[in-house]
Amino acid sequence: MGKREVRVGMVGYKFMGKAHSHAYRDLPMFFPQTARPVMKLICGRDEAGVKQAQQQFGWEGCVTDWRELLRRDDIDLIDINAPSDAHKEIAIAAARAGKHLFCEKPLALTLADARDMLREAEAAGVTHMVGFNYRFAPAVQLAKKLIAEGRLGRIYHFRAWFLQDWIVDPDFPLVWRLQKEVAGSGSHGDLGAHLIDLAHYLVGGIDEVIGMSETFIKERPLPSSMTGLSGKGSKDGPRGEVNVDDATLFLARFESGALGSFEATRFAPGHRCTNAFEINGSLGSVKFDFERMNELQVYFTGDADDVQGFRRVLATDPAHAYSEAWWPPGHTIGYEHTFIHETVELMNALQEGRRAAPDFADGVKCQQVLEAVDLSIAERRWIKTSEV
Ligand code: 4PW
Repeated sequence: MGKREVRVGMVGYKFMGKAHSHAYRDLPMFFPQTARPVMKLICGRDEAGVKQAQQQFGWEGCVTDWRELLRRDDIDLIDINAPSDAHKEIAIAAARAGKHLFCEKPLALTLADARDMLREAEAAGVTHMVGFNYRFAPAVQLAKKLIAEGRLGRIYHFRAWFLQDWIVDPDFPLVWRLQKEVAGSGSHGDLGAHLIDLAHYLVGGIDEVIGMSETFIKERPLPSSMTGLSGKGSKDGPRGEVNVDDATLFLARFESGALGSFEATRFAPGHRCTNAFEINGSLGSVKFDFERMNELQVYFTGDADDVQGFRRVLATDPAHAYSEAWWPPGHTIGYEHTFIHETVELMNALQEGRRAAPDFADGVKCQQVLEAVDLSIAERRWIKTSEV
């Protein structure tokens, strides 16, 4: 057994920084048996911004240089949720300093960088985890259980789509998520990465892929500050080139022989966060849509003739993962709970001295598919994931 407390130093304080901070705060109240995260230090480059976040989120202190976190012997875990270009350097230095690692997705800008991070984390013998939070919706866990127990039979199809619309306005600014040097890619690594991880988790390894992508709006106003999903550009100010994909679609053949289709786009008006999949097997199907994240639509071929059809299962009963810790059945949970559940997994892994799931190896596997799709787009052909 490891320690009952895990002292955290966190790099990043915006969207994901808030989601992670909230998870650290709420966890002890609802999961008292789990090791308790202690919110030691939060780090950000802007002194006033990080100070404000420290007070608002409830951290003990704040710093502007992440190296400070590695020097402290009262910090066990480094949580990296700064923009993607910062992941590799911080993760490798933290591993070498003997700190456990929790890193947001996509793990790195490239597959080579992700592999370096995995190798260093393994060599240091620290626990590592990557933030694929959607795995932790109880309805997704139910889909996983039905598949693992063979209740959907042989899996034929996985089709998934992650649709957003926050950059449809051509005057939306060129925020960091639209800059290849900082984000690695656009919708592909930001949204497609989640779909790929769900595919790996639910169906298994991907053998080969072929993709297509487009950047619909090629120039955007330069942002006035480091903003994320929100931001304001000026129509008349200077503009810069968008060098990431606005949408990426691909087909896949799984190692099991199942067929997959994937669509990631930020150009689907009306879709704010439609992260959805459907899986068809020989004995039934399941359907999930994150905007109705408490529900799993389930169909079994074996149902009596007169009640054939999809049923809506509300995954809030004690039979469903994590649900007993929350509210009475039918009292639903939300986005933030996926982060609390992933933190429970990380705390349990640290306490039990075992690997966390998903870990950096899963991050690498995901990055391998992202890169195989990019190569297939560049070369206009099917690519085996083993080629990259
Ligand atoms: O979960 C998604 C992220 O991975 C969020 O909806 C936004 O899109 C923020 O980054 C990606």
